[in-house]
Amino acid sequence: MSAKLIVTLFYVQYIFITNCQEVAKFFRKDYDYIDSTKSFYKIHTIHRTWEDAKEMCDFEGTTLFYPYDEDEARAVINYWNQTQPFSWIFIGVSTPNVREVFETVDGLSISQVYDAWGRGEPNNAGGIEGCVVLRKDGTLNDDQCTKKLPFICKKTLSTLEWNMLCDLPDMGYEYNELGRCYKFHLNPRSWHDAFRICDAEQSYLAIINSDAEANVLVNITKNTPKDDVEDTNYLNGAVHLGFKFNHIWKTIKHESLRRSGYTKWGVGQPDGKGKETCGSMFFNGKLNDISCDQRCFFICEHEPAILTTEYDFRFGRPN
Ligand SMILES: [Ca+2]
Ligand SMILES: [Ca+2]
Ligand SMILES: [Ca+2]
Repeated sequence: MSAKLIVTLFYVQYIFITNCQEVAKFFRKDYDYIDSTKSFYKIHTIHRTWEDAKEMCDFEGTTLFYPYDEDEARAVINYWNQTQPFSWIFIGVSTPNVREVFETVDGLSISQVYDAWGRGEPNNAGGIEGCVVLRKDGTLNDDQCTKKLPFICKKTLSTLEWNMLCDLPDMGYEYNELGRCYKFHLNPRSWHDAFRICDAEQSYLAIINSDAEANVLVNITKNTPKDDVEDTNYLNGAVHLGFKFNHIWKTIKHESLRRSGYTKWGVGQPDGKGKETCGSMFFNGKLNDISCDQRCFFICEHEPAILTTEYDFRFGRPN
């Protein structure tokens, strides 16, 4: 990319962030903006344990919501009543360090934020209540972290960063000459978790469609510093990719590997004899069948929608 183009793109990005982004107040299609709190929210209707809820928000680039003050509690409960009138939700408050000492997911003491406990709460009933729920009447209760409940994820407008080239609110994605964006994940995961994380990031587990794309992925893999990874429970030397065995090898877009445009297997691969039904790539770009439970690095792929009508829809009319 030429220096002039890069300068132009940065300029466009600057104009865009300072004008359109602020005006359009857009984060993701699945999040709604509340003006009084200057934040975006999404009600997750699939019930999860407290830890899984926190992780889900994290995957979406957000935090598990807790009310900062009474005004936010009121605004969000109003929104929640209008959309999904659940009786209660998990919020981003728990006891991560010491029993019965409540902290927010970003490390504040509950006394610094909204702390309108219900009558007789917190009571740590049965000695097993370490996570906090917000009830529809606005009161808090400590409850069991292992229950599965709905929850809300939150993103503040002030922390929103827009990756202009990749058309995503995630600066971890890098645009390249193929007109696509990739993010190399250094947290080793099983194939299914990797799939889920890419999906939560509005992307998909990368699919190689040409020799040129294989080269791009090899270079990204080579240039990502992998030595500082503290987690040692993973297979070094391969990254999970978006293909899988189901009668035949198919991409996660349901195309046969042959039609996808790239079928260069590593020497002797596939060799799993039915036990390695998920897809990966060795660091040298050659394909490898792998156990779906095997933890590995992985790469997510995203096609920017900059030239599509979806883009106009998002930024053409301010909310
Ligand atoms: Ca309780
Ligand atoms: Ca691709
Ligand atoms: Ca293999």
